[in-house]
Amino acid sequence: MQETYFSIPKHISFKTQKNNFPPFIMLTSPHSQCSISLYGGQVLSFIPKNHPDILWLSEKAFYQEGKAIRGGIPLCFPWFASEGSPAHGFARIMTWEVIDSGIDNKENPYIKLKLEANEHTKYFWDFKFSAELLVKVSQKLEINFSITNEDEKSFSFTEALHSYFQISSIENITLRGLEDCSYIDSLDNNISKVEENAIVINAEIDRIYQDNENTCIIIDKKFNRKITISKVNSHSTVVWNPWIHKSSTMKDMQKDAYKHMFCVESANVGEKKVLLKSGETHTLQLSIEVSSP
Ligand code: TA6
Repeated sequence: MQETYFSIPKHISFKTQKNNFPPFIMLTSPHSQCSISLYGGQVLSFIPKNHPDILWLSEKAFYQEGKAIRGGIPLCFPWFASEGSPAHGFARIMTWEVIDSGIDNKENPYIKLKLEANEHTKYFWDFKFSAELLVKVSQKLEINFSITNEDEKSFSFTEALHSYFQISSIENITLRGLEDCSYIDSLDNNISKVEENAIVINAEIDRIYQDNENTCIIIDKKFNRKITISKVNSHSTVVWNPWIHKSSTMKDMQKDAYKHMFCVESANVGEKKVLLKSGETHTLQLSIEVSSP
């Protein structure tokens, strides 16, 4: 039983869910709390002391096999968006297993989850792979998403840590870090554009900064905080807010949800796809930290 073997009193516990849905893992550090769904290998919340949750999770999220949980940090693999089917790949709609857990010398917990190729994944993508997710919490949330090619033949994939950030309200925020960077506008015939200024949101936005390794900062005037999103081995950034109309078409988003969420995704998409030879491993690293603006 994973629970008994990987639990650590005061730091790592398992929370059973109704209707036989896979359990959530609860991580507690001296500075923060975090919850992770074994279904999808999905971080659902990250709550530093004295802060509202850094991540947004829909009150109408589905918790059922075959559907993605709306919010937190969905894992998009082995493809991003409609580069394959199902959209954003299968990693976020499969149940992962715990393979390791522990605490560091400052009582900061970590957990490691794994998803391996099986008959179900083979149906969608005929390659042998193993995916590992390492989540560690302290004052910050650190995630390593590793893919290993366990096949004899090479393969390529695209990926994203599709982070939904919780914001006080959409009109209060500014996104810094992408000024003067070129992006593909998914809402305007995938035309390449450049935004000179820091991003403010006053309409639907869906941008793929395909070749971009910059650290991004969400500044929230009302919550009086800035969220710093830094990454390693992620050569693309995706920015998304569905705004009013798009979110009204989504059954798992409540009416005004668009005002309180903003996606800044750490990715490798399009021409930045990752090519792995047999036996090679690629690790995308993400660090999320909150501070005063
Ligand atoms: O965030 C980029 C994006 O591809 C958007 O176009 C939108 O589709 C979003 O992902 C959510 O996708 P999902 O399949 O989770 O509804």
